[in-house]
Amino acid sequence: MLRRRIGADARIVVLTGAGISAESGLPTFRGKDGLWEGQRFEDVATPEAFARDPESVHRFYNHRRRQLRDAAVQPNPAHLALAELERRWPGTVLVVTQNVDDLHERAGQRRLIHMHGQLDRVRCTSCAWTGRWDVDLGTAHACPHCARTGSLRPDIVWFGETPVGMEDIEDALEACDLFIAIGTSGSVYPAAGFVETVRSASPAHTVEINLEASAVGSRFEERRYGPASEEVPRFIEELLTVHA
Ligand code: BV8
Repeated sequence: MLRRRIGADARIVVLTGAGISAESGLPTFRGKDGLWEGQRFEDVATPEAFARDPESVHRFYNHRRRQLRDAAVQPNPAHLALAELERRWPGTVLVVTQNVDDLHERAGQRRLIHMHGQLDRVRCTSCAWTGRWDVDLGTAHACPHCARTGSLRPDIVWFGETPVGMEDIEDALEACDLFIAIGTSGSVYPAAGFVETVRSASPAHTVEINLEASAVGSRFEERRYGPASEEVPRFIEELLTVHA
């Protein structure tokens, strides 16, 4: 399939979700032991939840931010293969991640958009300052820029908020020759609709790599199911061999 469809100057867009980080030890949202298990996302991942009970939302993100600092949490072969693709591919590669972890960066990925924000960054709701934040956050912290207390929030896109970089993402989707979705359940929009954006704009080849079929799996021309740490390196090796 690949040999037929992909030219050496192909523009590649990759969408990743929690499944690509699962084998690095970070929980997904909707799987067994998932983050949403036992709680509704409306209670922890919406602006209303933060206004209603900021300390409870801080606890949810502090726990996940601490996990990022765990020495056992490292980029896995899927992250590393995507960074190698960017280094070796003659065309362009853009990774759009729904993940708020920093594993793509730590694997060496450079062209990367965190459409749902980043766990190791915070934002001031008073002066709009944003910056790195690697420790627990609470309502007693003061903004380093405007000194207001209680105004710092995770720099994360919650439900009902506008994802980051949508214009650049849509431009890239409409111009791409190959769209690959990795480790995402296809249950949250607008990310779940990206495959439709690609299909309606161009004859690009579309590939889903996941543990199992996602909610939009049938919309992909090619589907490969299995652990990302095995399927992604295999797929990228094929791509690079076709154009070695
Ligand atoms: C917006 C940050 C307007 C927080 C997240 C009704 C219908 C349609 C849409 C809506 C609707 N009502 C409301 C909406 C919009 C809403 C939405 O989609 N709601 C859903 C619930 C229906 N969306 C929004 O509000 C978005 N904003 O629409 O603004 C707009 C739109 C366009 C342009 C301008 C403005 C904002 C949504 C962002 C929410 N924030 N994350 C945080 O992280 O705490 S969402 C969160 O869940 C993730 O970030 C991710 O995006 C999303 C889905 O998670 P996945 O990454 O897919 O993970 P999941 O666990 O679900 O699946 C893991 C997959 O991996 C599984 O398939 C599994 O099989 C696989 N897997 C597991 N292990 C492995 C594996 N695969 C390979 N290898 C393995 N080892």
